[in-house]
Amino acid sequence: MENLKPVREPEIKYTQLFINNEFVNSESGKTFPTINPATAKKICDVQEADKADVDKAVAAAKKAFELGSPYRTMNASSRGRLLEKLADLIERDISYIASLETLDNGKAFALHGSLGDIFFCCMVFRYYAGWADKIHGKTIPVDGSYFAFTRHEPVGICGQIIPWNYPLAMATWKIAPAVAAGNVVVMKTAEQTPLTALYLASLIKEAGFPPGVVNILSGYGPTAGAALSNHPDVNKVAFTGSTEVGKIIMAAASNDIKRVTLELGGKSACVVFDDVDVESVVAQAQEACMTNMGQCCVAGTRTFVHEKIYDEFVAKSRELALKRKIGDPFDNTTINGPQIDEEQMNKILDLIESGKKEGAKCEAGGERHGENGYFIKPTVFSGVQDNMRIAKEEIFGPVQQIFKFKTLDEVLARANDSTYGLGAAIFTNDINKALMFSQGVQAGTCWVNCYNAVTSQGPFGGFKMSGLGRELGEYGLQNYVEVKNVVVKIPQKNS
Ligand code: TXE
Repeated sequence: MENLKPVREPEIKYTQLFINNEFVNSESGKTFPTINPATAKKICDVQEADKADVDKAVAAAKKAFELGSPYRTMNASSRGRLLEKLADLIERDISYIASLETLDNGKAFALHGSLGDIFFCCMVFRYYAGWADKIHGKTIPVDGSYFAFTRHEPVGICGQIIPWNYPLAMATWKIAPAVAAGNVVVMKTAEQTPLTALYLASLIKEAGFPPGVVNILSGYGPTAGAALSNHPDVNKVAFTGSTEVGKIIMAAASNDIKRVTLELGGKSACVVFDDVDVESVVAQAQEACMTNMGQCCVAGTRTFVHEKIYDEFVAKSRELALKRKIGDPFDNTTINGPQIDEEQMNKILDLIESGKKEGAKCEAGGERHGENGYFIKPTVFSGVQDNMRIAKEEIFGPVQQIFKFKTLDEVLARANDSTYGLGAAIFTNDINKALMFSQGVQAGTCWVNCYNAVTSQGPFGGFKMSGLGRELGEYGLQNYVEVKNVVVKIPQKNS
């Protein structure tokens, strides 16, 4: 993997909408530009989907899902093999795909960036490939003269709306379980990062998926996204993005009781006790916060450090942030690339200013890096108080807040004092503290002595306003099946 080389100017092969296994222009003929965030220059124009294209894609998906269709009658194991084949094709083209991701998103090409993401996509497709013929119901000893069994059936047409921070990985987390369970998909990618999902579309066709099973649309949220989440034929919406839009999606779904899963924002706590190897935990805590330039829903942005090691921890965090290499994402030594766009960069700079104004101490960074592209210097705040904006709001940038605490009870209460509940972590060698914390913390994932250990097998999702439902693992399949209870009258029980 380390030997894989980036393609600096990857050829842009697909810019059209992918409907019914064909690349087509939008009905309106409209296009929109996608921008390289490292240079702020246009990469290319892509076709822009709106309601008419959503209707077309949903109709294609509906046809693919008809009773008796090639897809509905396909052996479940064959569906699994399609997913496996897709993983093989992604792996075949990994350098190209990772380069395209770096170009469109700005994340580093190296293993901690695009390459790692795309490799993870292969793992997730393979994981769910294995599930395809293992999703089944039960026979149930019901009262009376009946024979009863359950079928775990696909929900149907799944509208999937994804963000820009992990473009291909988000597409994978949603397509893989949906197809494993026999659903059909209409996906809208984020307007900032349409390119890798379109290439994935070409591989979906090459792998031999029947037409209409997966459809991929580039377009904006209030137009294409809203049309998809309001479409009466869509049975389920899976969304990853802001809590604000999550609420809109949930409200739209209530009109016809669509199934909804939401993976939203976070303000995760990373708690560090005084019995750890400070050097190593400083690095892990900073990575927890700044990985992917902080554009990670589960980023550990609230670093709570025990008072006994606070000053040493802050000094080392400062040193580390100043050393974090920022720049050209195609350079193998780069750690931090640019933020995704000007809007996000300005949002982050505004929050940084609020932190300074509200009295937190800016130890490192705190400003834009250079004038080309949307880079922000890795930023560390110490002396952060719980009521400051930087302590409460999701920043989605490379900005670490370091808080001081004394006791487990206190830090647990402060960690839970958030409207969000996505991730949490505790670093300690005291098993009792670790278990007490993991029991009490309100978060969908609690890491102990590690961070960001996200795997294809384990569930991922949020408590409270961080979301609804889980993705990945066996739990991730639950959102893609309907349980049908079949009850058969029998003359009489004889056993
Ligand atoms: O998100 P949006 P944005 C958070 C993060 C970030 C903030 C805003 O704090 O700073 O959200 O980012 C589509 N109907 N996260 O503006 O708007 C949109 O086109 C249907 C956390 O990029 O939520 C895109 O495909 N869809 C997050 C997707 O929603 C709509 C990742 C996400 O965009 C829509 C990204 C509408 N009305 C941002 N409006 C995470 N959980 O990882 C927009 N969209």
